[in-house]
Amino acid sequence: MLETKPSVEPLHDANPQETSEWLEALEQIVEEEGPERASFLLKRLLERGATYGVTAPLSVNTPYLNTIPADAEEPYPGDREIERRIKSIIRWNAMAMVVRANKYDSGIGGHISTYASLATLTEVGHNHFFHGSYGDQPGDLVYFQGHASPGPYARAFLEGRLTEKHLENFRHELREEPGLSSYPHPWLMPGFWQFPTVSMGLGPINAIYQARFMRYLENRGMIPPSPRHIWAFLGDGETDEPESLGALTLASREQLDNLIFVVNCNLQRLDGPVRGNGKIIQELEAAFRGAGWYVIKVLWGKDWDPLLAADYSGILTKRMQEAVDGEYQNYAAKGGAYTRKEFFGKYPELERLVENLSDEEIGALRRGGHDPVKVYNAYRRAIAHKGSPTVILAKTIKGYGMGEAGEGRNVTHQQKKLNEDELRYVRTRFDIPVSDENVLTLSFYRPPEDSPEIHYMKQRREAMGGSLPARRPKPIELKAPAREFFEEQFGGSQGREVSSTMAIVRVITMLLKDTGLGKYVVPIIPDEARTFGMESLFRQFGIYASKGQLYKPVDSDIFLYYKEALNGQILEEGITEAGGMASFTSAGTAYANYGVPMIPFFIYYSMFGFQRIGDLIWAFADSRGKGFLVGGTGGRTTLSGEGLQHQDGHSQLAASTVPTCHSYDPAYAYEIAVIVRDGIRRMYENGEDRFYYITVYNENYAQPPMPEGAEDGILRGMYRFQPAAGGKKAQVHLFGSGPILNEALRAQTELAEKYGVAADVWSVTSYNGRSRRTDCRRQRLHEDCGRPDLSVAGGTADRAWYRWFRPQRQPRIPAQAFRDFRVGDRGGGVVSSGPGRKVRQGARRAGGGGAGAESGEPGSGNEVIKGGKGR
Ligand SMILES: Cc1ncc(C[n+]2csc(CCOP(=O)(O)OP(=O)(O)O)c2C)c(N)n1
Ligand SMILES: [Mg+2]
Repeated sequence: MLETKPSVEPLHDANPQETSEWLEALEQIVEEEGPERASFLLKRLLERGATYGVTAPLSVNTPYLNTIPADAEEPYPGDREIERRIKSIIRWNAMAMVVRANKYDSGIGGHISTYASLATLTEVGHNHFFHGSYGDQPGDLVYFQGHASPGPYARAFLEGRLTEKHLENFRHELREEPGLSSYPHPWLMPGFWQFPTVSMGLGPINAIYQARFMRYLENRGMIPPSPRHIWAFLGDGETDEPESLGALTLASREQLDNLIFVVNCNLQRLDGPVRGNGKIIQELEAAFRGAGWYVIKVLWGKDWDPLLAADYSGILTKRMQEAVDGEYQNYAAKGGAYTRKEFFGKYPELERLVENLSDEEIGALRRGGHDPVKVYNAYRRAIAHKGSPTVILAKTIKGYGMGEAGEGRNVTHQQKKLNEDELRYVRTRFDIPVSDENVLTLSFYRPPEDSPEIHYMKQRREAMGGSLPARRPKPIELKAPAREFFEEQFGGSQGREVSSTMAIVRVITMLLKDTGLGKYVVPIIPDEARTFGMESLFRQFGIYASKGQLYKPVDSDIFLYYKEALNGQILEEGITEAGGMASFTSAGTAYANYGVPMIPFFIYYSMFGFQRIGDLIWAFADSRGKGFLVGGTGGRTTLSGEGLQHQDGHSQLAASTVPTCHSYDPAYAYEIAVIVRDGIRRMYENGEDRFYYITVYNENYAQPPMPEGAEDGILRGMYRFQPAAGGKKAQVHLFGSGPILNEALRAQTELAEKYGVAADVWSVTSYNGRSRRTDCRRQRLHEDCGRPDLSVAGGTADRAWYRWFRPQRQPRIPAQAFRDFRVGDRGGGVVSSGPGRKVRQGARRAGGGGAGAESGEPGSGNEVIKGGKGR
């Protein structure tokens, strides 16, 4: 007979005799045919009940117990003892790294308690699940909790990938000696980190789209079917970020069984409990189950198994269920005697259950996330599970093993200074062979090369195909199209009126059709293809759909119907710019993660780019991503009826803050062609890790042919598009970017005809480019000088602030930026129509004074040039 436990809350039962007959029948089925059969019958009963109007009292939650019962566990395949020793040494080194850094450099920061809670979860992964490679294929992709970085560093130290010097220089990576970045950062540690995860929420959403992109590449035949898994480790506090949970249904809809989330449920975030008055694990279970994920709860370690087995009345389950997270935090922080009194002591029957346990034993009752066997079994099931993504909700203790110094305390997140007693406690708690003396000097410990620990570790890594994390991009072999490829754009539109949005769509279409490059191009659109005039691509290239097309499209009778296909090339994301950006990130880093140089074009309403998903864009830059972001249908000069949805006068400014982003504001189709061609050349032929932002507009106008010799200037940011008529020396220079350039041309005519003023017209394709060149010369820092501004990429350093705020005191773009082009050589002042007054100030000075209009001054340039951006 199965042991039966009463329900936690006894219900009013009108016919107990009948109830027990049903329950006995169920028990018999489980015993004789197994739980799957029982589950099937319950499902059938519910279906049949529904036809009679029976509503099922369904809850999205299961009891507060492990999903995998003890008797269904598989034995652990590794050497538990030696793995424990390795893990303990990693714990020690991770902690010592942070405490040491803060001892010698107070305030340098770092986190101890997060990795302390995470260690078992990642160590079981390293020893038995994370593949560095699968034969010829690359390995699993693991998104580590960013602020747990000391853990991966400490492991890499034992594996011999990092030296003691690295560890000593934690958070001092810009010193002359080798060091380690605070958080995962592929610029600062290019051979190590793959995913910059520290901005909460971005890791999870990027992991979901990564898993989908892997399927996309497989289904398009770009990579062979892959056994690779995507693992994302995230904090329970992190799940409050909308990005963390916002794309869950995509993962289940796409049946991404290559995706595993592990939520480190230590019940705490930075300030205190995640859900003091509730239960974060139950809340997450409901959200993930509701979204169609397979949920595995790992709440209780094996020490609880005998207690649960002896709990005939169900009182322990009831107590587990009713205690809130704030109380669980107390049990972790205050030890066995407290737990006996406050948890078990609530019911006499429950207290009796633990009467044979000492306080110490009660205090040592482990949580599931600290029990390798429970974690192993959860991972095993996750890997084997088919048809949906899996989430493992692992209950842990923040600051596990830190004792008084922070175990389960509210301050633990920021604990980085341990006193001598506390250090000795940790040393003894984890049996680290470090003498009292070396404890005080915070010595790192690495067992000798021929020790069983190092031997075991290396042997495991070898069996798993290499170490993780590791970033191993292969050289890209891809050629940019020849100049002639863009002859159509260089020749102009022969009077036909075309917007720059249409012009870039044409360029993308041509690239898609190219026999060499075409297959690498990934058009990404968040439900705006028709707005941008891209609907013809649907039929030609197909919209990627993992299920193909299960219906006859409503417009199937027309030539350009809505075609979904398994090998479709277009990622039509639906209305999610964040999702589109996550796809762009997977595609733009595919060269590093899959060895295929995908060229993504993510085209979206320009207003919903930088200002909405700026942090994802920043993370893309940190990931060393390549590709083209296209801010579409900017409409400062048209469509005022649409109001603010098009009034984008600031995306270029926002783009200027991202160090590896090269932004352009082109006016004409040939400029776009030159920029895109050169972009492909620099990113994929030269191997530069940079990306492009291009603003395109919705105003239609004739596209002129390319003036002789303009190419160089287009790329560098400006060129003289049309000198004053009749070879006259210019009295004024008119700068324009985007469609406003046409107004500058009109002004040129008007100035000449009405006022007899000679003007040169310049197309400024990139105010940012001009500004950056100058900055770079001044500071010798920027990527254009061959060295990216790491202080900015890392997001710290006062200098970064200084750089962006300095324009408040000086012209945004100094005169030097324009002097380069010898603007003033022909004489005259400058009127510019670009993003902001500061720009114009700089331009004005570049003009070297002289006669003519000066913008920014009342009654001058602003009256001549209408509709300039950023007034
Ligand atoms: C977007 C964002 N906001 C704030 C932070 C600062 N921050 C770093 S860790 C942390 C708390 C994380 O709590 P949790 O996700 O539960 O992780 P734990 O350390 O408990 O494992 C916060 C708020 C951040 N890194 N990113
Ligand atoms: Mg937490």
